[in-house]
Amino acid sequence: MPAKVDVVVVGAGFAGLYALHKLRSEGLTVQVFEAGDGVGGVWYWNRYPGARCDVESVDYSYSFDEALQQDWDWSEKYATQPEILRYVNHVADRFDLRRNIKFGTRVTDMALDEETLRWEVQTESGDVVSARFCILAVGPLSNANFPAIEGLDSFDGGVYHTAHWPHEGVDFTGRRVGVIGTGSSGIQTIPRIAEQAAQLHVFQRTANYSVPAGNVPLDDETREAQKANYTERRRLSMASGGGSPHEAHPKSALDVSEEERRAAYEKRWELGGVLFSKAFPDQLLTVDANDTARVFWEEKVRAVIDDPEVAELLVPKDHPIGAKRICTDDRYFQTYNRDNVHLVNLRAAPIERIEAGGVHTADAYYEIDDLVLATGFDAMTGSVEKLRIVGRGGETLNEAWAEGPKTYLGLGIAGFPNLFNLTGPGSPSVLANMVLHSELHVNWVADAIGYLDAHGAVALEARPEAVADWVKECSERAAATLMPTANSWYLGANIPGKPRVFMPFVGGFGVYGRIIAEVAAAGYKGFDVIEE
Ligand code: NA7
Repeated sequence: MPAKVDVVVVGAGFAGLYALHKLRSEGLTVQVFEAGDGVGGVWYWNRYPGARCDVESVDYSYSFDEALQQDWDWSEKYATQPEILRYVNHVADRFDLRRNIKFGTRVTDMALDEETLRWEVQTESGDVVSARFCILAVGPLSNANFPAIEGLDSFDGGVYHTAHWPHEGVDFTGRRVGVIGTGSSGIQTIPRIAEQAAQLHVFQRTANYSVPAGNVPLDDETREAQKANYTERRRLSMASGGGSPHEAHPKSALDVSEEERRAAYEKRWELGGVLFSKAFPDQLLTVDANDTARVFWEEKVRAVIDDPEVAELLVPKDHPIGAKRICTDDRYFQTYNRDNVHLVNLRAAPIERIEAGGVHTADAYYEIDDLVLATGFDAMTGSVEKLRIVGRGGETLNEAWAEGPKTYLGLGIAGFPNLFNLTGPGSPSVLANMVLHSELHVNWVADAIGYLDAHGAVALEARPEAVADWVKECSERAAATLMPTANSWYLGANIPGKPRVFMPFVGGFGVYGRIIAEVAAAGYKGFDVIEE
């Protein structure tokens, strides 16, 4: 490995792989470090049964290469984790990416040399590399959250976090399984585990909204039509709110007749997927508009659950529909009609401790052979915070972000020149299609590097006042929606002690793309362009 490169990239998921490809194509030397033993990031680790993307395959795939786009055939509307991993591996091979990736290697330290403005990057394996630019492509959902439950370590059976699933799979046949967590991962895996396990106890603290994914196999005709229309599809996606070619109903949910509203929700329900939360443009702006979606949802869901008492527990009461990312499922609520599936309401009786053979709640003991932790992530900032990143004046990034992440456009951080954080706080991030978002960010960074080189400059650094303005704008935009009213991981609410700050930019993917393009066109307004 070279001791000196132009760019170090941390992470070989969708963002890191494209960063490598793009920057290498521009003639830069690039070294990628990846903690896993293969490419794929979140799709490398999250191998639990039922894992699938909730963005359509045709959209959740790279757009940068027309031949790739035309050659690859997705088999289903929503791809499974194994299919996405095959795709990412295909991309790595097709563009000969592996030769610049060091796998099984975790970056620990990044330190700025204030004289040269170069970064010294160190890994757990003892590598030391000097880089002019550092790109953090560590992913917003990559630091798994292990719950601090007393006695978890003393549990005798298997303990499987959905985000660290054994590569060889797990056979639950004949086992008494407990699943803790009913977020997106829990909701995807519970129906699959229920099909195998002898008994399944689902330990639910907070109920979640989920809509049927509406997954279908893709036939040749559909694929051909999609591919023929790819250019337009991508154009619409780049201008859209969330990075897929979706358009909401043109009117407010409250400005249409009951029949028209119902028909619009019915149509979205039949199409399936997360876009149910965007049927009307104001669904996440006012409680009244949101209630129309919520009532429709409740009616649909209660109708498929046999036991009204169970249904009551499965209907969320604490947040507007869509203020947490709507989950998508394949017969999740129907799973509770099975004789071998039991819902445990932790709101009534919380988990007190785990013992070798099971789980104690405040009012019962459940004998369990295997535990599945579908307990989510320290999202958005968790994986960045694991790195010791030292910028100007010896300040660490964790110190700079002690009150919550502070960025300019999500990309730049004051005091940390030439360090770019991809698809993290201050950008649309998890609210958008992460593949196109990664491309947008990487292209912006590549252009910025090209600009510096063309102007004989060495570094780009966000100005503190630009950061302050952007943080304020992000927070005001969020406050104008219902999004911060839910105790979501968007706000860090799932991690005890984490500052309560709404982290993603809610203004829309297309709007954001225009803003960062305008900043670049204006000579990187808000950044200091530092000359030698
Ligand atoms: P989430 O959405 O954060 O869900 C985690 C779940 O785990 C949620 O139901 C939590 O309940 C539950 N949880 C966490 N800690 C505990 C403890 N200590 N006791 C009981 N229950 C607990 O993570 P996911 O992996 O499902 O999804 C994350 C994103 O990945 C998803 O939005 C997609 O975009 C992909 P709580 O709500 O905190 O009461």
